[in-house]
Amino acid sequence: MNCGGRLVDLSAPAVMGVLNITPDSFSDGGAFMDQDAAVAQAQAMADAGAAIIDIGGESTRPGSQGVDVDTELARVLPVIEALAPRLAVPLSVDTSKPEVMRQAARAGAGLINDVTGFSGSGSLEAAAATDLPLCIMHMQGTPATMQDDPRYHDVVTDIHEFLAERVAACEAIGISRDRLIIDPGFGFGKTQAHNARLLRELARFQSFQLPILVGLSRKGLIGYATGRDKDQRLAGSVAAATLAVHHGASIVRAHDVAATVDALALTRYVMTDSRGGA
Ligand code: 7PM
Repeated sequence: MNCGGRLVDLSAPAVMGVLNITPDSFSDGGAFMDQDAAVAQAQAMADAGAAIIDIGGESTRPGSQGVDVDTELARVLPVIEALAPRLAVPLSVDTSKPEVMRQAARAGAGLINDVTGFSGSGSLEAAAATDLPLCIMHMQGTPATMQDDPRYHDVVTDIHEFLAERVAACEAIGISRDRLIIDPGFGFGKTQAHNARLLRELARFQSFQLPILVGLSRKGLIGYATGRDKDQRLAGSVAAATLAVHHGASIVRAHDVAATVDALALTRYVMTDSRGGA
């Protein structure tokens, strides 16, 4: 997959490392130090084998309100500008805002990851114009209320239908299929039973013949199944990543890159008899 000139090999499972940009990271005063920390964290994830680094400036945490476009730009653009010339791996920008998509692409981002599946006003057009690959994620509702009472007729079928509609919308405005990645959106308007069923039946999304991305790292499903707090979910997250790849995921979004890379190397070898560099 061509991410703005940087190639990502999806013939083997790839890890997308999560770069944390906390809301107060870029408050005045600490801006330069925090930017250095962000660059160091991204470099460490690339060294640990991340194939993509995902940068987000808008919290999509359940219950969170959005941020305005200027705040989001002020958080992500300096980091993209600092990282894009330094890193060999592409940067992904986690955003739903057309202006952030445009400016991030201009600053050197290589992929656009929209948790609303490019369903917002102007986002599909903005994304199309970048020529970058796009990750289409499913979310039910909005982060403010999505976990209040998520309901589906049939969670797998409903999300499959949503993704089919968004893939069709992309193709209708001239985005070629080879730019598209799909993601069922674990934790975004789903109960733990919904999340578990999506993971168990993830292979149904292979019918699109598009790369499948999953984000389960440290999420509620891991906490629910293990009883662990957020900072104790490494083993559960790695197990979830393994299951996701076994059921067809090509890209796993993860905080703990080194552990996830090893787990996916093992998963790949068992599934295919092939190893990295061999
Ligand atoms: C608080 C709670 C902050 C949860 C951030 C999150 C996904 C994503 C996120 C995903 C894609 C997190 C999430 N999750 N993008 N962005 N897929 N494509 O756990 O599952 O990092 S934000």
